[in-house]
Amino acid sequence: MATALEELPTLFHKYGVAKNVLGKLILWNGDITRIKVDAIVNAANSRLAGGGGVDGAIHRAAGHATLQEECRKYSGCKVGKAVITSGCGINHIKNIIHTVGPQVYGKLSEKHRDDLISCYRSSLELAVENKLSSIAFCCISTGVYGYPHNAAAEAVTDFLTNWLENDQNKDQISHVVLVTFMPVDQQCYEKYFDEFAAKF
Ligand code: AR6
Repeated sequence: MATALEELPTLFHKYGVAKNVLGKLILWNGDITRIKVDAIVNAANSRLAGGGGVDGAIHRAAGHATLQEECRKYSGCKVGKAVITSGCGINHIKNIIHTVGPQVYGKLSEKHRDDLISCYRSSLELAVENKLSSIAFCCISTGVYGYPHNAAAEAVTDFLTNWLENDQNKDQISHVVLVTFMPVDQQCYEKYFDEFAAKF
């Protein structure tokens, strides 16, 4: 089975460093289409139409027409929800999970936070339902959707460490990789990983 750790050493060597919290939550900086895990999570739009940023990178790696065809079976996706397609041949991953993050224009609210966490929860639930054990997330909503980097890193690290410790399905997930792309996200996550790592 393709797990994150089988492939990550090579990727660390080529692209950067990683930190590991709880033995399961890994921070990695790089291109999500270059990682070999069971599932990668795309920051999509509600039409599942493809776009820029990580969505564009995933559509390019998958072959836009192929992935579009698979996405057409859903009538879009609501904010905070997630849908699943095949991996479309990307690095032999099994599936792509597409989730839609909140758009933060103006003041950050509790609703934005709830919707962001819902993206991560819905994606993990889909991974469990589909018997996927390793999953890589991009930093959902922190690009064009404008979610503040630091607030996202804090909320997401808090949620994922709690989920991996307490959720009834936690044993089905072997590794969660948080993929940062911009240095600002890497720095924010490193700070919270250091805080959380000190607790375990
Ligand atoms: N690998 C990993 N992360 C990446 C990559 C990559 N190849 N490319 C960008 N990121 P964004 P959003 C990071 O804007 O804010 C699309 O057009 C990026 O640095 O891709 O949720 C969709 O169609 C940032 O941290 O997604 C939607 O319309 C993170 O991915 C809209 O953008 C998310 O940035 C969604 O906006």
